[in-house]
Amino acid sequence: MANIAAVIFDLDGVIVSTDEFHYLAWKELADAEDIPFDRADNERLRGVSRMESLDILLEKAGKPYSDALKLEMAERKNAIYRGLLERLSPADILPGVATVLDGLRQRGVKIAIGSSSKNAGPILEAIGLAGAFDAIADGTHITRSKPDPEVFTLAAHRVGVLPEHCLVVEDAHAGVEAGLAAGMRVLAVGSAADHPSATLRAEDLSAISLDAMLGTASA
Ligand code: B16
Ligand code: MG
Repeated sequence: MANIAAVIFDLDGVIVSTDEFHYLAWKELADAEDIPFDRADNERLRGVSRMESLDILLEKAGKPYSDALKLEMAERKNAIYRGLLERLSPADILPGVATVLDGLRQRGVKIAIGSSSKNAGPILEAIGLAGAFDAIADGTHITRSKPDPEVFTLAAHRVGVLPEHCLVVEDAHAGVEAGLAAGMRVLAVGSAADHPSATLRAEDLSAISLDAMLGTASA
């Protein structure tokens, strides 16, 4: 198998625990609109763009919503979410992330972000990792959300590494599918660790060795 020369990290739920803030913001919106929404529903929103997430949430609404109202609701959710992000600090970086990033840098492996979020810039600033990556591809750079491979293809292009030499790290089923569709290997963590097609699986980044990630572990 080809060596891994770049690792592309999803952001929400892989680098930082903002996935919980997304849930709390959607829940507040759903409660205000009297739409049933729980943590199981929220799992379907992982890795999915803001407007597509709203469409999923509205599947349980008892009435139709106009495009104008949907835009207003998406903005309302984002305002709640941005308010929650004000509490974000480096303490919200998930287990194992700092060690893995250091180890990859030491081995000369490129590191990139591949996120559906349009808030990736401010999030990376808040957790002190704004300058930590060789490239960033996020929701402001793409037109098609995961499971489309666009965000990972763009990240690989930006670090100048072919897809077959890239490993994607993802916590969303949609993200695992996006990475595989891009022709990359995928390490599924957290909520995606049960994905049957992932190349590798781990509870989080503290639970896997660099050698296992890079395919350099001896058999
Ligand atoms: P925003 P990721 C995704 O980020 C989240 O998993 C998903 O829940 C969210 O709807 C999406 O970003 C868009 O986020 O509203 O901030 O643009 O996991 O791909 O880093
Ligand atoms: Mg994610």
